[in-house]
Amino acid sequence: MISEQINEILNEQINKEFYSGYLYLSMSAHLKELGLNGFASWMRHQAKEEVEHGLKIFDYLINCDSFVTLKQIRMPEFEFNGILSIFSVVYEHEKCITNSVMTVAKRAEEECDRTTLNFIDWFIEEQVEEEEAVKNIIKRLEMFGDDKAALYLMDKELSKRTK
Ligand code: OFO
Repeated sequence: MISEQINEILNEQINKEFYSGYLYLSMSAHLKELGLNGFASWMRHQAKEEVEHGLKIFDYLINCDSFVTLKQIRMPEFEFNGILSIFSVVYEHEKCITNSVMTVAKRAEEECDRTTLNFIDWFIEEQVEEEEAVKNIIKRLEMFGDDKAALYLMDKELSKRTK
């Protein structure tokens, strides 16, 4: 049985995941406008993944006989200051999501809610992978970002992401 408080933070988490999808989709549109189709496609896959994360929590609540409360998704806000700044925003955002997932785990631990703890473990591992992937892109952008040929190759490489 999921407590009211766990229900509340999991519903908040659904909203954060959907917001992440919204944010990354708006970034994808901007990258596409810049002609960086590979980066745009990578970001679109990322957006889709975030919506899937939201749905994973949505299904968990329903399967546990708890309630889903979908809240308003706010408008994505970020400054378009070049490609490196876009990925820096993604990295900072992912760190916030990691904190948020950790808060769910902490709360579940306090309540001895083993089921939610098990469930949220998947997200904790996923966050390590996501932060790592974005950090790698940032490192390469910092190294080669001004080199148009390198950027072209990176764009080509990122276009290969399929999920
Ligand atoms: Fe990128 O974060 Fe979902 O969980």
